[in-house]
Amino acid sequence: MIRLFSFWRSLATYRVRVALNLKGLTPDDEIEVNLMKGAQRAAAYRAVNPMMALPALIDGEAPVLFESLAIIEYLDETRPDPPLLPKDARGRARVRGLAQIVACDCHPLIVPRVREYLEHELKIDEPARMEWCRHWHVQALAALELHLGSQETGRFCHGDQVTIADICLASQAAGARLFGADIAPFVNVARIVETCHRIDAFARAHPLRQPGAPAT
Ligand SMILES: N[C@@H](CCC(=O)N[C@@H](CS)C(=O)NCC(=O)O)C(=O)O
Repeated sequence: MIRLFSFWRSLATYRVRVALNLKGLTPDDEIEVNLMKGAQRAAAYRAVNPMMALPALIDGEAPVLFESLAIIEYLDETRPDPPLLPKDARGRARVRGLAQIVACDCHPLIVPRVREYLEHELKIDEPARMEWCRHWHVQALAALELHLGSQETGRFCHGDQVTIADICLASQAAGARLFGADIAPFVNVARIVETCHRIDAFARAHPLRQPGAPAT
């Protein structure tokens, strides 16, 4: 029994949804936590994930799993086929590094709690908040683009197999779209994202394909 706490717009949940799809797993239960209504801060969800952030996942009787990269690596260790990390240590370090540019260096700067702090505490208006989010996306995209120019890159971020780096890259692209950052100038990024979008496991997991998402 897999229970996923999720919301259509959550980029971190998108990452976990792709991993679940790639592993052929479907959550038995998806519990919506509406980030636009602040439901992540309700006591009931805080008891699930004290960080008050999505996603969280329960796999059978195990304790609640939290943090998208930790969840994805857990899924990869418990369901090794298909593998989402390379076999060699250097390859794994590169893939984790690329993934962390997205999940640790960029994404935390644009999440609701940060945008709400900018709005309510620092009184920063909507256009400036959007520019903040766009700026951090572009910074990360520029770094990723340089990395992806290396010869270790293949059809995907690392060789020709999907890895955690591709999952994170796809979430970076979805975030860029939400915050008006154009990925087209980043040609390696754009090519790999396009390749990922053609894979059903990615396409089905996309935020804009989830219940509650606006029709675009
Ligand atoms: N580092 C965490 C990020 C979790 C996170 O911040 N998730 C966002 C949605 S993508 C969230 O729930 N934010 C709630 C908030 O900021 O109030 C992960 O990768 O799982």
